[in-house]
Amino acid sequence: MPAFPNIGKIAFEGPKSKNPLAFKHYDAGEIVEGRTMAAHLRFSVVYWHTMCGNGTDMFGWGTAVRPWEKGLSGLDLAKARVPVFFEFCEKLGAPYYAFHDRDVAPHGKTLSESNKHLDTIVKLLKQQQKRTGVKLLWGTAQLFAHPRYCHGAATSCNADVFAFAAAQVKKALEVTHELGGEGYTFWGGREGYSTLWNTNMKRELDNLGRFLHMAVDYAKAIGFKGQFYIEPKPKEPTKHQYDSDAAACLNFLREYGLLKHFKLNLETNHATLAGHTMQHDMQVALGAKALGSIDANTGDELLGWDTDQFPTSIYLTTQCMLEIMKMGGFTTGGVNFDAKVRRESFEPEDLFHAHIGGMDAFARGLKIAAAIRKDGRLATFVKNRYRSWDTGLGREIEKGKASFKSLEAYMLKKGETEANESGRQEFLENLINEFI
Ligand code: XUL
Ligand code: CO
Repeated sequence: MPAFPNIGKIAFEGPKSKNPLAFKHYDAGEIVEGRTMAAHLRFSVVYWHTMCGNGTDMFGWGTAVRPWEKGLSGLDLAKARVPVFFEFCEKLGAPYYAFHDRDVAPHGKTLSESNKHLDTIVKLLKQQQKRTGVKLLWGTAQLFAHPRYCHGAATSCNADVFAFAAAQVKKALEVTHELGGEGYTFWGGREGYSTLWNTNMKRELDNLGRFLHMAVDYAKAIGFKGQFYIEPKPKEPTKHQYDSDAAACLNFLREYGLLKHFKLNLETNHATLAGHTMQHDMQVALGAKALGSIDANTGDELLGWDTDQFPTSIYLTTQCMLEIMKMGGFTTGGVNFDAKVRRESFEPEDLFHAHIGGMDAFARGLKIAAAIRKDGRLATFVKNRYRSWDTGLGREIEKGKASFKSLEAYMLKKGETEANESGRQEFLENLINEFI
């Protein structure tokens, strides 16, 4: 019996369609800059919010109506969710998904019982992947919900907790590999602190470095060639998360000799919580050739926490797609909807509205970004703004042929700089609005 009996395969009907259960802009096969929209966007649905999110918040119980759960719990519930999830991805036409070990399968009483539960579910995931062709974008281990992780996992003050986390990541890597996962993500969870009065920051960071090296070594040992990602986030649940933003992550990876093994999985709402824009963090990652994948959601301007809302702003999706196209498109990464429906949107159908809206918003962003690139005025403006570096003095400096002494001699002779030109911010904002 289908879980969504009244909803069929979501079709592309074009911008004039008034059908809420159709794509207006996402046409998987449409070619943009030489590749299909599907290949540009590589959409992915997350298991945790889509299957396990029930609308609970600090002030109230879950609200979500999920008929397929009908009084089930534990492993039975986990089993029942698998076909529902794949029916959803299939109807949506999402080519990828992502999961944590503990959202597909329940915690057991011991590590080995948890591993057994996971094995049971992985078998079902594998069958469904085969049946539907939906692939695994990345897997991860949930190292933050269980009380044992209250002081962190790899950065815990308790060495046993480090060991448990290592065993959990080992298993998660094995199942990600078995399911053909194209990547594996580390999001810090509780790797951070609530107070520095009880924290040895240096020791915790050294241990995190050790932990990630063990993961890299183990991946090699089992032949897992997927891309490792770190997902920056500045706060929540801790006051300070060590992977606070793209720059902090890159510095950490460099310091611990991990940069060649990792890229970043950037999430919009995390970048904004860090006081940046998503575009800022994407450019930081791009500069280090470490932009890997994105978790595509958004926050709420008036709320200071991680609301994980579905992306609807065309400005945001345009900026994301401009940066992704600048790097020549995704290789292993994708647009992963780490987003949840609002507590008030409690019907199964709302899952479709949310994802259709996010996919259409990104499809528009893609088309707009391609149009901006084809037009060329933006790129020409930026190139021209730096033209003093292309010849003469600028070129000498960039070639490493200048020193403070030679620059002083140059300026003493010249007396004053060439006049500056306007940055034309408003002109450029208007230019972008021509396309949006
Ligand atoms: C938490 C978050 C995670 C990661 C995976 O804010 O974004 O769900 O994406 O652990
Ligand atoms: Co995320």
